[in-house]
Amino acid sequence: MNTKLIHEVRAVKSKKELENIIKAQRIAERVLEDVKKELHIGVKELEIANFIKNSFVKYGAPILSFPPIVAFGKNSANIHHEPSESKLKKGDTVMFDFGTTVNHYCSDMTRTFFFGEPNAKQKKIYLGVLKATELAMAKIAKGEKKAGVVDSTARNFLKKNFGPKNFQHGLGHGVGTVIHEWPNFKPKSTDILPVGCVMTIEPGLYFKNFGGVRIEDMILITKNSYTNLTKVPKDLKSAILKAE
Ligand SMILES: [Mn+2]
Repeated sequence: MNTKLIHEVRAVKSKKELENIIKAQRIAERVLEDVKKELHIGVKELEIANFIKNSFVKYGAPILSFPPIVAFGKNSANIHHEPSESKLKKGDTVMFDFGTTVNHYCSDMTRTFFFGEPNAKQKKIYLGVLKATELAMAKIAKGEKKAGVVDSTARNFLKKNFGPKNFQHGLGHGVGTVIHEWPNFKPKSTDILPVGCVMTIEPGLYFKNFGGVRIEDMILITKNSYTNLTKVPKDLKSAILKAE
């Protein structure tokens, strides 16, 4: 008898469930557009985090997937940074990780920006993380369903080019009524991605006392490939904001 465990059943999203996730993501994308305009020299992470929360209320989706992460400068090296009194400076990395819920279904997105022209190291890190995203997605586009293989595709690239210690979390996770659900992209994961599950792809690189970059999209796993549910550009040019 082939019995499915509850987490396996829950991972596969119905049309209605998927619609809720996509709606939540579209609202988060509006908030991201708005919050970029709020960045100015001297603004505090906490002020920006409050702006994000208020924007979700304004757009009718007040129940967030998790408390928003807003990290400026070297704070972006901390994977779970809590918004603080830190003030934005020219040249800072700016990391946002947030999402909201629609009818209990979560969205999740991370974007990293540079407030003014990034230096060579910031650029190199950004392009490395972007490449890791592309490699993982290309693997899935070839029909790969083994979560561990997808994780190592991105992880091996980052290890080889940036050292073994700078990417210390899973490549991604399932998303549904809870923000982290089965299956998981992790180095030793034996999970097989079911068609119809929603996953994040979120490689990152973190350098203590310098800063980090994480880029996170949500994708729908399809029979032979995937559909990207995140409609925000992530090329380097889009990541560079005017600092004023
Ligand atoms: Mn995530």
